[in-house]
Formats: sequence, structure tokens, C-alpha cells
Amino acid sequence: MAKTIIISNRLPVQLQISKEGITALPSVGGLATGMKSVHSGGDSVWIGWSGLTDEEIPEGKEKEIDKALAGHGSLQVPLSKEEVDGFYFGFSNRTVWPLFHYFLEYAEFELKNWEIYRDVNQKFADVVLEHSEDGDTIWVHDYQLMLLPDMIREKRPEVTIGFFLHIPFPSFEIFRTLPWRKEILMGLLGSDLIGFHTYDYERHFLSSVRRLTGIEVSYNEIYADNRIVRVDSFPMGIDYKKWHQAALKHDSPKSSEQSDLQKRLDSHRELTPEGKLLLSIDRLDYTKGIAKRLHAFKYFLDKYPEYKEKVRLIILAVPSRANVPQYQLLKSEVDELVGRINGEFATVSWTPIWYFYRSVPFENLIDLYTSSDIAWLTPIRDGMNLVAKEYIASRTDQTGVLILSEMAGAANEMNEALLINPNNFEQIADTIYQAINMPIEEQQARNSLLQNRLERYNVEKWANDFMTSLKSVPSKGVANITL
Ligand code: GDG
Repeated sequence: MAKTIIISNRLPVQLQISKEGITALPSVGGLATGMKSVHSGGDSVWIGWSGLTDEEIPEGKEKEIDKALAGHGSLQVPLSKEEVDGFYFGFSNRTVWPLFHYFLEYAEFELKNWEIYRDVNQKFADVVLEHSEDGDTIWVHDYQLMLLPDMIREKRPEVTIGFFLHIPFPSFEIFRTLPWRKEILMGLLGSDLIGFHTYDYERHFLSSVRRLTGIEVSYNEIYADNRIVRVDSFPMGIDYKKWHQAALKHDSPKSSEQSDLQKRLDSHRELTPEGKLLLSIDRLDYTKGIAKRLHAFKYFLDKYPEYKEKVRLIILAVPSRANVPQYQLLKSEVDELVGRINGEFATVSWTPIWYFYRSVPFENLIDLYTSSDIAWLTPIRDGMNLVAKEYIASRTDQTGVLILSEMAGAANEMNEALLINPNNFEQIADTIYQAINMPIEEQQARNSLLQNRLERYNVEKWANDFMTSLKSVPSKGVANITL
């Protein structure tokens, strides 16, 4: 029977090794949730890396791990430390990630890392080939696996392959700087359908195909070999119900024990009833504009000193890729900026910035979303940005203001938010002022429109739309189609 195969760098499960044995717990990320409708029952399998390198797996435990993963419909691609270093930390996160986010100066072009990236993609392909057959539908995710579609297609032409890129696709002028640009494009063109978050990324990709490969492109279709490759945008949504219902439960008077964080947030409100809480949540990544945001916050406090002792910025920065040098530098920069701004502005009763460098449990995210008057997200580039959507979904009384960078993919669908250019401090300071003073009715009018849209275009719809589109691509026999 034909089946569906989902492939991503990481499997949607966390392995835990203890004396009692090995357990696999499902992870709760957005992708795993969105794929529930696709990855269910016995006719689908998810292929990816388990998160443990070969060196970290205790000897003789391989079979036990395979069994634990199989219980979640997952199949692993084993990787050594050297492979993870070259493929994931190397080419994926020191070449593709900065380049595709327009940080050209951070992109490293190391031949060795490219070779490992190619070999690891081949390793993924080998596992897929071993477990697939003609007629299967395959959905490959993200920038770590861009060579995979063609590697699969080459050996198994009679499968349907979809690819979705979760990060931006850059303009031709940026993409052309990559020494292996053509290989990446040809790898992706093994797909029947290539999906992006926004129309702009789609347009950039088509332009690169046209200019670098000479392959015919017509509107959103590419005529590669004897096949049509369709390109389209599918803006990813969130599990709206999950966020909204958790927030409703949180706000209900019957709500059980409050967390320590919630107590702190409430005490801030009691001490400064007219005060405002600004919130930002991101992985500590240079694309998210955290350092610029801190500079802009100082600019705001200088320009509108009447808000000293009234406004507090909460920064939740989640540790990420900490062994890549640019991330270590950013960490020092953010630490220093927070210290400098708090040092300059703090009073005995007020610290302007609360800074948390850690990941927090889901319940605390709900505390933060429901208690903050303003969510302030300033990515310099961001494929989509799900935090913006989660904040709006959690505002059960429809109050709250979202200030969002226009450089986030999410800005395309969230016009009712206050959109800013993350480099324009003057505009940002005025926008914070506007957000603080926005009448409740206006907040609710904006958020009501946003919520309706987020509820309709949720993550399940995103996954279903992609699959429906994938199954409808007339992939084979272009020669018979009148062009
Ligand atoms: C990539 C693209 C694109 C955050 N802190 C904690 C925590 N989170 C969760 C949030 C949210 C997710 O992490 C972050 O998603 P984003 O979309 O904001 O950003 P990336 O991680 O960069 O994701 C991005 C996305 O892929 C999907 O295609 O939107 O543009 O860069 O869901 O809630 N979760 C928990 N604790 C935390 O401290 N539990």
C-alpha cells in the first residue's frame, strides 16, 4: 500500500536513556503538531536524525532505540559526531542559514562542510530508498535536506516528492554567491512541489532557477527534464486551539496553582498599575534582531523619559547553536547590552529589562503571552515567526498589541499588527508609544481580525493544503502537455 514519508533533520521525538532503558517521548514543536493529520495511522513514517550521535549511543543499544522510535512511526538516520558537525553545525548553520537570511558576511564557504552536507543528504536518501516504493508520497522539510529530492528521484522516479523551506529563500544576488548554488537548485528540482512561506521567497527561487540553470520557467511552474515542478507559497500557521484554550484555562478564576513566574508578573502589575509589559521571545539568533531591539529600547527610554519606571521589557532568549562562534558573540553582546541599559536606567524600585537566557515550559509561555501588554518582535529576517501568531492566539479578551518587524514572513498576513522596520529606531520608539496608548477598542478590533485569520489558517490547514497541492501536481509526462 502506498504510504506517506515525512523527512526532517530531527525526528519529532526526544530519546531518553536511563538505567531502566530507552524511551522516546513525542516532541511538542509546531511542525510535529501540524503534521499530525499527515503522520497518523499505520500508513506513514517519519525519517530523521534522533538527536544522539553514534558516539553518544551506548554500545548494543541501537536495536532498542530503533524499537522505541518505531513506536512513534519514526525511523532514524544514524549520524556520527563528525557528520553532525559538518552537516548541521557546519554547512547548514554556518553557510545556508546566514546566507539565506542575508547575513552574507557570516557565511562560510568550506568545501569540507559542503562535502559532508552532500554525503549526509545521501545517507538520508539511502534510508528513504530502502523504505519507500513506487507510488509513495514523500514530504521533505527544510534547508538541511535540499539535495535530498533529486537523490531520491534519481533512483525512484515513480514517487511524488514535496519540499518545504521553513526559512527565507534569498534574492538571486545573494544566492548566486554560494559556490554550490547550482547543485542546491538541482537538488530541490527533484521535487514535484516546492513550498515557501511567502510569495516573495517563491519569486526569488524562481528567479534563481531561471538565471542559474537555464531551465524553462513559466509562471509558477518549472519544466525540468520530463516533469513539471510546481512552486507555491503556503504560509505556516499555528495550532490555534492549543494556544487559545490554554490561555482560556489560564485566565479562568478556577485556574489551579499559579507559577512563580506568574506571581512575579502579577506583582509587577500591582506595583505599577499603569505600567506596561513588553515581551519578546526568540531563539538567541542574530537573525532575530535582539541586539538591535535593545538599542531601540534605550532609544525609546531616551525619547520618552516619562515611561521610565512604567515600562518593562521581558526578553526570553532561548539558547541555540551555542557552539557556532557567531552565536557565542551574540550572547556576549546581549549580556552586555542588558547590563548596560539596566545599569544606566534602573532605580531602586525598577529594573527596565528582565532577561531570561533559557528555555521555559509551555505553561510559562502562556503566563508570558497572557500577561504582556505588548509583544515586540524585531527579526532582521525571519521565514515566518510563529511567536507573533501564538501571542495573538493567547489574547483571549482580544487586548494586547503586536509590534512586528516587516522582515518576518508573518508580517504578510498580519497587517493589523503595528509593522516596523527593525533598523528604524525613531519609528520603533514612536510605535511603542502608539502601542502603549492604543485604546482598548482599537486593540480588540485589530486582534479580532487577526484571530479569525489565525484560527482559519491553522497549522493543520497548512499541512493539508500542501498535501492536497502535492497530490494534484501533474508531475509526469510533460512531453504530452501542450506548452
Ligand atoms: C523556524 C524559522 C519559522 C520559544 N521559546 C520557547 C519555546 N518557543 C517556541 C515558540 C515557537 C517556536 O519555539 C519558535 O518558532 P519561530 O517561528 O518563532 O522561530 P524558529 O525557531 O526560528 O523557526 C521561522 C519556523 O521555523 C516554522 O517554519 O516560522 O521563521 O526560523 O513555537 O513557542 N517553546 C518552549 N519553551 C521556550 O522557552 N516550550
